[in-house]
Formats: sequence, structure tokens, C-alpha cells
Amino acid sequence: MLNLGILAHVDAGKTSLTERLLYAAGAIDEVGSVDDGNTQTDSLALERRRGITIKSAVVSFAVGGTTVNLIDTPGHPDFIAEVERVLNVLDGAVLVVSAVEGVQAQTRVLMRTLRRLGIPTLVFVNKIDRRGARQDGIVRELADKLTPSVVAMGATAGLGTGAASFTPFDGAPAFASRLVDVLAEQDDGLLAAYVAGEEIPYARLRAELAAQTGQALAHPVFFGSAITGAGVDALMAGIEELLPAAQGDPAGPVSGTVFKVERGQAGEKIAYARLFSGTVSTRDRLTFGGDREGKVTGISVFDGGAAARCPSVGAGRIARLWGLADVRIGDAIGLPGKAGPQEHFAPPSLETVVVPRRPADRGALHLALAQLAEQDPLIGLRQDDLRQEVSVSLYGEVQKEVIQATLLDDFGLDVAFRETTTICVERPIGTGEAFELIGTDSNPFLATVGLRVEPAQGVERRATMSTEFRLEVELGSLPYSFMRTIEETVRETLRQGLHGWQVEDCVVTLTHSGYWARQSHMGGVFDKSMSSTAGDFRNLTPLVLMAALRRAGTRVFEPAHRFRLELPADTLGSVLPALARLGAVPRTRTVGPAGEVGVEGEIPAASVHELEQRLPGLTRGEGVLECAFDRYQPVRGPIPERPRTDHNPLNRKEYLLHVVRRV
Ligand SMILES: Nc1nc2c(ncn2[C@@H]2O[C@H](COP(=O)(O)OP(=O)(O)OP(=O)(O)O)[C@@H](O)[C@H]2O)c(=O)[nH]1
Ligand SMILES: [Mg+2]
Repeated sequence: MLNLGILAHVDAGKTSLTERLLYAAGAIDEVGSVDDGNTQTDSLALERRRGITIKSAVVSFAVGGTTVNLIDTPGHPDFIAEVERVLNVLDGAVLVVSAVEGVQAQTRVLMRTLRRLGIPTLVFVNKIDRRGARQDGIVRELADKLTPSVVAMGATAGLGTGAASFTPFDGAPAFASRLVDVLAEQDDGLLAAYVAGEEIPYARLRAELAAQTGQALAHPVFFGSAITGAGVDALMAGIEELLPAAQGDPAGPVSGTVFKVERGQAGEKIAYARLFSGTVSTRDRLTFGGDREGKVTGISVFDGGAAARCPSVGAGRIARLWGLADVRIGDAIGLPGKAGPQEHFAPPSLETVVVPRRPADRGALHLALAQLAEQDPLIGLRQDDLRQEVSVSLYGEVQKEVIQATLLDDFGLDVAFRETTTICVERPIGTGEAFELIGTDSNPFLATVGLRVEPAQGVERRATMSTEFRLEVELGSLPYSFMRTIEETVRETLRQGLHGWQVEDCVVTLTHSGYWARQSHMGGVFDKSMSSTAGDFRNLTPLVLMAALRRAGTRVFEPAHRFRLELPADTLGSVLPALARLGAVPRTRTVGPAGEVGVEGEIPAASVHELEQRLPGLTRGEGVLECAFDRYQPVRGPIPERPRTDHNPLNRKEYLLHVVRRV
């Protein structure tokens, strides 16, 4: 059993390769094509219409004695959330790189993440049949830009023609010596043998290559074409030989993770889950997402092409589960195992208000968006209570079009969007403290809360970091439920900082706490007006926190992308001023063999779409732009304010005091 992800920059050929692998394994009789809209994994009408993958899809085939579940993922950065969930369930990955375009923006983002997570990865250099396909240049690029531990597993012939082919190396001396070079980095025994001039048996090198690939220390590179089928058999053999099978004890406690949720024909929920441990059978009650529960009414697994119903499923497998009505994507099943809610990629950096064209559809739109958010938590619904509007967070314009089409196709809802805006974040500048004591005049609530806000350390280069909540009061000085209420309210309040943006990268410390206990056991009578309730803490915490935050001060950061631009040299003169106007900062400039210019630098996420739109006009349609999120940078110029969506204006304290005194 092997759960294998196919990952790449958009259009590298993941779906075409998936189709080819299924065909080579005998799981399908005819090869479908993305261009004809009849592949196994691009099965949504929208995917077929647009020729891009939008949702991850699972298929399966057998190679040797191993069943492989193959997960085809989208490459477009707008759908990175799909890749995010899939990463938690993989035993291995194939990273596809185009032999013409080479390492692209998303290739780097993906490889960085695969390495960080230690996921064994093979590289498949696709499209060797296309004009401009390269071999040695690509291997050098992989080594320079992705990881030095790449090993070309064979040689190509007839590059750039329909007859292009790939022949695996088999014990050739040059190959053996390259293997020793890479493998000895991690294996002292091998290094010693090499230095002593010993003859190292080829079989030992092969076994060591499999071992190091399995630990994500070495990365074998195959070449081929998903269209002609060249090199696909060699890749298949590599998958079987070099990637480690799924581990897990079917007799252990149940542990798994849900990486995809879809709706069946009758609207019923189907959860795609990977089991790490244990066995799940129909009619089992499962706990998921920590505290939700449901009874499994049906199970199917992927088996050599078709999905097959079965009574139970064991560790290592991917199953589709019916009956879990409250399940959401990202939920842990049973014991939280390897999976967790940790995020691997940057969060969405754009948002837009969704408006129904028929005002009467407002209620239905809310329901539909909530349902979509269950399948994709990064849709991040944001309800504006004041204006009665709902907005969604976005990675980009393509995702927006997909949401629009899905609402129309699946829910019959015709919607429009307001202008897309950037999602900024706020970070505290300094340290701020505030507290309110119980029983004092300025405090209308039966609670003592003191809080300190300060910046978290060492987060400059990180995409985001959630807030840490610490205690400086003695555990036990406050009932646990009140402590939880304070923490929850702190997190809730930080969603809208001084300028209305989510406050991130900070440490909030509870410095003071106090409450009045129920009076019943003392006086024998329960006096509600003298006893603290959770409500007192829920009301007081935002006031104290905002006061502390005001003293700390915050700075607003905007998301910035790293861009790479390729253009004809003579268009540089008109492109550079346009970049400057968009707030982009070009850092490096290179000139390619054909005189084309490469420019790399940073650009505010807010300007990416405009650059995309203007580029064809500026470069006679020849400019190529690649962008990937890089970091948050301080906003230059006027500070953007996000209108508050809660009934929690900054002066709420004064407002509340006013109300309380009047009562
Ligand atoms: N010449 C050639 N074209 C290829 C090859 N592989 C894929 N293509 C073409 O490249 C385009 C993109 O292929 P897909 O398989 O959809 O790529 P993808 O990586 O799945 O794309 P996304 O899922 O949208 O990221 C299609 O037009 C394919 O026909 C190849 O090996 N050679
Ligand atoms: Mg695809």
C-alpha cells in the first residue's frame, strides 16, 4: 500500500501523467486527455471546461504487489489549499517539472514543503517531447534551486521530438560514481569504503538509494513524456523500488485524517480519510475533530481503478466514509495522529464581498457558502453583522471565478463580487499591559482580568504565526472554565486589531485574574449579582485586551509575493516603470541565451493581478510572470483600515459603561 501524491507547478502535466500511469498499470484501457476533457482525475465539469485541475482526486492502480493510491493535485496557486490537506496523508510524492520551463515558482514552494515534512519524493521531468526540452540544464537547475541531492536515473535521446525516449542507467560506472557522491553525504560507511578505494557493489548502492529516498534525503530524477508515454514505465518501476510503503498497525487504536469532503448524488457527505492506525468498520461510531461524533454507514476503498465498497478498512489505506454528517475537511479521526491542523503554506491574501444578484437569495447564499467552507476551510467566511454581508478569503482571481461558477452550477445562485482587497495583518510593536479589578468603579463586570501583549520573537521570515496564550497567574487561582473563556475571547478579539486586521505573531499573557465564587455555600442563598459568570469574563476580556493592545501599538503588514518575469529585452524599458508604479521592487536581472531578460524581485500581493493584466500589452504577449507568496512586509504609505464587522468598536468600553450605568 502506497499513498502517492503528484505535485507540480500549474500545467506541468500532473493530470496527464496520472492518466499515463493508470494506463501503464492496466487500470484503464484508453488514455484520456486533458485537452479533450476526458481524464479520470479532472472529472468536474468545471475542470474539463477550463482544462485545469481544481480539486484533488484519488485514483488507484497496482504495481508489482503494491496497491498505489494516486492523488492528483491542482498546480494553480489559487488552489494550494487542496495540496495543503493532501500533504498530511502521503507516503511519497512525485514532483513533476517541465523539461522546457524547468523549476518554476510553485515548484520551489512545493519542494521546500515536501522536504520540511520529510516526504520521500521522486522528480519526474515531463514533456521531453516538446521543443526546447533540456536534460543536463534541468538537472543543474534542480540541484541549484531545489536540493543538491538529486540523482538523474537515466539518459534521454531525441529530446524535443515525438520520438524522445528515456533509458534508465543500469550499473554504468559514471552512474555508480554519481550515486556514491550523493549517498556518501549521508552514509559514513559508504564514504569510508569509497575513500579506502573499495569496490562498492552496485546492489548495495541501489539499496542505499532506496533507503535514503525513503528518508527524503536523496531525490531520484526520471525523465519522460506524459503524452507519448516515454519514461513512464521507468517511473513506475522507480515508484515500486524506491518509495516506502505505508506503515501502520491495523490492530492499534483508530487514528486518521480527513483530507477531502465531497457531496454524493443525493447530497450526502462523503469524507476521504487516510487511516494511520486501527481499523474502521461500517456501523462504528467515530470521534472526529476532537469532539464531534458520527456513525459510519458505508465505506469504499480505491482498488485498481474502481472504487469498491467494503465492510471495513485498515491502517495505511485511504477510504471514503459515508454517514459522518458533521465532518469537516482537516478533521482528525480518533486519536490525533500524524495529522494536525498545522498549516504548510501561506494563508489566502485576498478577500472579496459576495453579493447575490437577487437580494432574496441572501439566505441561500449564506448556506451555500457555509457548505463550500466545510469542504475548503480556507474559503474563510467572514460575516459582517453590521452591513449584513458575507465575504470570502481568496488566493486569486481564478479561485473567485471557480466559486462563482460553483455557486451557479451547484446551487443555482447568481452572484457578483465587490472589488478584491488585500488581507493585511497587524503585529504588536511593543509591550502593552492593562487590567481591571473586580469590585472597582471602572469595572462593570464581576471579574478581574489583566493582560500583557507583546510581539512574539523571531517571526520575521515566517508567513504567519498564531498567537500564543500564556499564564502568569497561578493555575487553580481561577476555575478552568473561566480560564478557557478568557483564552477563547482573547483569540476572538484579536481577529480585529486596532486597524481592523487580524493580530498575529504576538504573545498574550494573563497577568491578573480573580472572581467571586457562588455565595450559596457561605450564606446558603445563591446571589447571582455577587457571583462571577463566564459572561463577565467574556465581556471584560476584550476591553482589557484592546486597552493593552493600544498601549503596545500595532503595525500593519501586507502580503508580498516574490515574482519572476521573463520578457523580450526591448520591452524592459516600458516594463520597469510599470513595476515601479505597482510598488514592485526588482532585485536581480539576468539575460538568457536568446537575449530574453529575467527579472526577479518582490511585489505587493495587491498588485499581482494588475501586473498580470498589463503584462501582455507591455510585452507583445511574450512576457511570462510567476509569483509565489514570500512574506509579510510593513505597509508603505497610508495604513489600510478594515471596517469592523462586529459590534465591538474600539470605544466599546465607554459604550458599555454607559449602558451599564443607565441600567
Ligand atoms: N508535449 C507535451 N505536452 C504535455 C505533456 N504533459 C502534459 N502536456 C500538456 O500540458 C498541458 C497541461 O497538462 P495537465 O496534465 O493538465 O497539467 P497539470 O499539471 O495537471 O495542470 P494543473 O492540474 O492545472 O496544474 C496539457 O495541454 C497537456 O496536453 C507532455 O509530456 N508533452
Ligand atoms: Mg491537473
